[in-house]
Amino acid sequence: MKIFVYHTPELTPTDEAPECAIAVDVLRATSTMATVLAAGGEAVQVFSDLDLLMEVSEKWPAEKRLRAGERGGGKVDGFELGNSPLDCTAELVEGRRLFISTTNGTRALQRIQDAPIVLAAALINRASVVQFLLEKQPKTVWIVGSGWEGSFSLEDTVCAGAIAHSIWQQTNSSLEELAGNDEVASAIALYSQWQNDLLGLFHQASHGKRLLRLQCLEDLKYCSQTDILDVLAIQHEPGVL
Ligand code: 3SL
Repeated sequence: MKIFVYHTPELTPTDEAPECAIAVDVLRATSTMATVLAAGGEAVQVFSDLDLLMEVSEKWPAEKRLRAGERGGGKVDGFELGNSPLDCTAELVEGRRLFISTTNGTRALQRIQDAPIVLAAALINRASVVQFLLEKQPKTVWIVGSGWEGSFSLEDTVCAGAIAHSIWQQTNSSLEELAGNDEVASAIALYSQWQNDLLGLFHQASHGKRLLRLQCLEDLKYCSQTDILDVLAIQHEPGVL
């Protein structure tokens, strides 16, 4: 298995595709998606366009759907939910499809949606993603951070490092064998440095600071936990996990 880390969707090559592509938006889209699926949500359907989300979800039975819209960290008017994983209780989401559009995370998923295997990963479901990769053994894996509007984000890169680090530890491969690009070693180094204080790292991150200004400390705490959900967020059809 060769792992490639890309800090943003824009940095992924346009002329090649991996066997498995993984979108990461720890704060907070992929954490929310994993939470919804773990809580019994029927599926998660992602959109970059809010109007299209409305149009498609209108055709779904009202009692079987939930609409989540986030822009700039806040909830979009007219949507039931923003993008807080803490709102996604089993009581609310069980048996319902989440139609979701967020600033960066859904865009990252759409960028990779044509790969044969597409996953959404966060720290909270890292172990499930690693277990899947170890069993499936895809030849090439891209881990794609969502970043923030085209820029690097610490929280997505540390999650990429957490995944790569775990695979590296659980296989006999050398880092040279495993790493497809230099970003892999740097993501592992970031994770190794901060693995015991991921919440502390989030406080250094620009999007972490943005969410703290929006009074989302509890979200940061929740998203900074590792391996707490046994759930694989895997794409079943383009845009649907
Ligand atoms: O950018 C995104 O996709 C969101 O996850 C951002 S936020 O955490 O909901 O503000």
